[in-house]
Amino acid sequence: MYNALAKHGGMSLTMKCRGDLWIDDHHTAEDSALALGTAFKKALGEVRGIKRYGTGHAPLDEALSRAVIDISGRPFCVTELGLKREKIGDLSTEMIPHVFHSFAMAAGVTLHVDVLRGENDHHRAESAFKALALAIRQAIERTGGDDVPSTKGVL
Ligand SMILES: [Mn+2]
Repeated sequence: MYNALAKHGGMSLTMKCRGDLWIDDHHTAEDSALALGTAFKKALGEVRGIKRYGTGHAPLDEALSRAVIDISGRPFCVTELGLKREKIGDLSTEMIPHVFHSFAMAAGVTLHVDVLRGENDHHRAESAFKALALAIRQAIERTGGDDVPSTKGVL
């Protein structure tokens, strides 16, 4: 999922994680998302000369997701993923919205991720990550200018 996020988001990403999987996947998933959000915020630096807003739609077979991001400095996250299974592989599905939430909090972005349709939970989850990737790609796109993309002049 992180691979898809980096690849389609136009970011290079190397992650190393030593978790406590003998307990469960909670902290591994949560803390890696927090680390990713922190790294994203750091890599971005001062929010200047970028689009700031991004929207992504990504299909995966029958599944379709939409992600909307605002690099706002206002951490907020709303997800409607409609996942029904307990697990996808070794990952608890309840951790997927938690990952989006943790990323948004650490990155300081406002994020809405909705799976609009889809039968298969794997497809639903993967399309959600890809939608976020496309939204990020758009939001961090350079405008060619150097202004802070806010009427308040600060983000
Ligand atoms: Mn937690």
